[in-house]
Amino acid sequence: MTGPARLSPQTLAQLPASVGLPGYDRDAQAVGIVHFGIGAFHRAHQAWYTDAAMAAGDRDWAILGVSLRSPEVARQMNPQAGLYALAERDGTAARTRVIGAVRGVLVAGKDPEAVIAAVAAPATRIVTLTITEKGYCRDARGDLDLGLADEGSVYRFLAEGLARRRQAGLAGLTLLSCDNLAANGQVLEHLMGQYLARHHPDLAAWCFAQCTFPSTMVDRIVPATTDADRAALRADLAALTDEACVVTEPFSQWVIEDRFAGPRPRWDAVGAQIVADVAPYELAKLRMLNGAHSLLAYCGLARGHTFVHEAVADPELRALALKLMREEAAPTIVAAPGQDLEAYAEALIARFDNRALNHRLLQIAMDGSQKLPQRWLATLADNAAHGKTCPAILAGLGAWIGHLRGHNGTVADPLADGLAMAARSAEPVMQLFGPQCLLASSWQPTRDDVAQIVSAIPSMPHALT
Ligand code: CS2
Repeated sequence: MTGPARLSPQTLAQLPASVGLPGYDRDAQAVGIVHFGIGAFHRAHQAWYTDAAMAAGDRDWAILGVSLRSPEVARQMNPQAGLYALAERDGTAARTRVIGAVRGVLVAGKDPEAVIAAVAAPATRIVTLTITEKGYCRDARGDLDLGLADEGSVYRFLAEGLARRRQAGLAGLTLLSCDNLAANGQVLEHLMGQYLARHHPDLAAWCFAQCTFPSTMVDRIVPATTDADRAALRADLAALTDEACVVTEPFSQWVIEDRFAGPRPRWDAVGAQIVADVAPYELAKLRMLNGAHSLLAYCGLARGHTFVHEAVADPELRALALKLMREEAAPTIVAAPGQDLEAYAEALIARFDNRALNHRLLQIAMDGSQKLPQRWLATLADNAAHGKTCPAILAGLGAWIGHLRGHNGTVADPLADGLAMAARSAEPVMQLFGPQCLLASSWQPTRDDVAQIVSAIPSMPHALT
């Protein structure tokens, strides 16, 4: 039995005129970018910019996606030859466009040789990464955890691909981290250096002379696609099924440090900013947007909300999120010329208010141990250095401890077991943030901080069992 027709090159002609199509000959494009971690975020962000650059005339920047673990995205995208619809939604805008930049998806665990060959291919010039914070395999000090950085990690594929490039006399690559880490380029460079020192010491000098690791700030709110999204989009797509579709907001921002090892798409001609110093953008985004997101997630779940737009419509949480952004995070950021942090906070609240996106608080609550150091703890440390405390973030930490105690169901976090034990101890704050803490941070709580966090731990049935 054949199922409903899928979106594919053969069915594109059936789409109504309201759906935008790739404006270039897809088959004529060589793969110029290998992307690790081809989830919904990449499809709504870097692939969207690259598609726009090719529609504007750039050539040979097709993207080969790599899934490091799950075969799911390959199952969704390969039968569609990499095509998918990107739907932008808010109260007023509803635009849908088919993105053609992705050539296909490899599953690293199934086909490691093809992944290494793609990194080593002469036409490949850039490797981009959205492997999430935990994909970097860092320990609590921010160094590479050599146990975690195994055969299945991104480092192995980069190192073996680069070794072949050197052997073949090819140029190095631009290795572009697009994850929500502060100084993500430097972090990748540092960790790559530690991996090479252990596994390929002879390659390190060539790699650092030939490759660059620019830092980037990436921003677009992209909820995980649900079956309901897929069903709703079929109506726009002439009843074609699109397993790989993504729903996002109209807003998008990409700020990239101008440090490429070789050619790049003209992403700046289609809205990206190429700048000398990414740090002010990156810090504002991590500490304000992502910081407020995590606050809304843990405090919102504690108050019975499900989605971001519900949490931010709760007047107490809205005030708390604004307090975090304006009074706690913004004073720690030296704004770039033209960057207005007050206007940024207002614009972020308006984006969180988007009721056309069902952005689950539980999605944001995942992996807190990997996210909170750059979202909250760095802000706390900077304020503490000036003798200032951060009541909004401390309330968030209290709600996070409640989350770790199981108040919102199973905790999705690579350190879940250790965190749950610490959170259930008599002194959870010291266990989590004290000298033997589980998280990398220069923040040390004072007695007042501890008291505030403890008072914010929601007193619910599962507390302290
Ligand atoms: C969110 C981010 O899931 C999360 O933790 O805070 O994915 C956020 O939506 C993006 O960084 C927005 O650019």
